[in-house]
Amino acid sequence: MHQYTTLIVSDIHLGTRVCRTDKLLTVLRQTSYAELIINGDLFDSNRITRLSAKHWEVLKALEEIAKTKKVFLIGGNHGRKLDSEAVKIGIEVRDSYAFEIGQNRFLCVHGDEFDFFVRRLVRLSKVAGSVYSFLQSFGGRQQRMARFMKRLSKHALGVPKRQRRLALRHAAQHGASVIICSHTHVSHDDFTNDIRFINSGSFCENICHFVTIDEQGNPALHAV
Ligand SMILES: [Mn+2]
Repeated sequence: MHQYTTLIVSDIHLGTRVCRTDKLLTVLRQTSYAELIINGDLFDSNRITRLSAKHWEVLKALEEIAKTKKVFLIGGNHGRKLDSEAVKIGIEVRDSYAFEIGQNRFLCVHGDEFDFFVRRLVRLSKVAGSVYSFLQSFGGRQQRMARFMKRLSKHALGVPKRQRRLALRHAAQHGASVIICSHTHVSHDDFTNDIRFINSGSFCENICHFVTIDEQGNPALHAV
């Protein structure tokens, strides 16, 4: 008997130095769950050569998990070409995932569809993305700077707020009582008109986040 029915992690960004493989491996190995959902952006880019030994260790761990549990990867907006690598190790890739546990109807989407900056200004976003990658390629202070810039750009553009608003509307349209997004790297958990909006954060920050759902259908956001 598992403690949780479902474990949800997101925005792992394998292939970048800010990816917290240490924290992720601990959560994947020490949490008791029956099903795993990776809510988008498992890979940072389409270049497999960017994966370090630590990143391959995560893929190995996921391959082991997929042998005994159902593992889903929801399509994100980064490194989608490498999602085929996930398929090879037994992970099922989907655009979104709807399921019911207890009284709750859950809907998992990455949430970039609610981000006009990504959708409509792809080119500009790519420039910001390459500045981010450039800063990340250094250690220490620059890496902190890279993380700060990502947060600043997402906050300044009101992305988390807009995502929450559009996600709640999307949930209402699809009859979901809980909608779980990621993408912004900004964790969140609250209710509006009986619909719960959760953002599962990322595994790229100093404080990482993940979501669990127990067999009664109660979701919980955790920081690690
Ligand atoms: Mn994303």
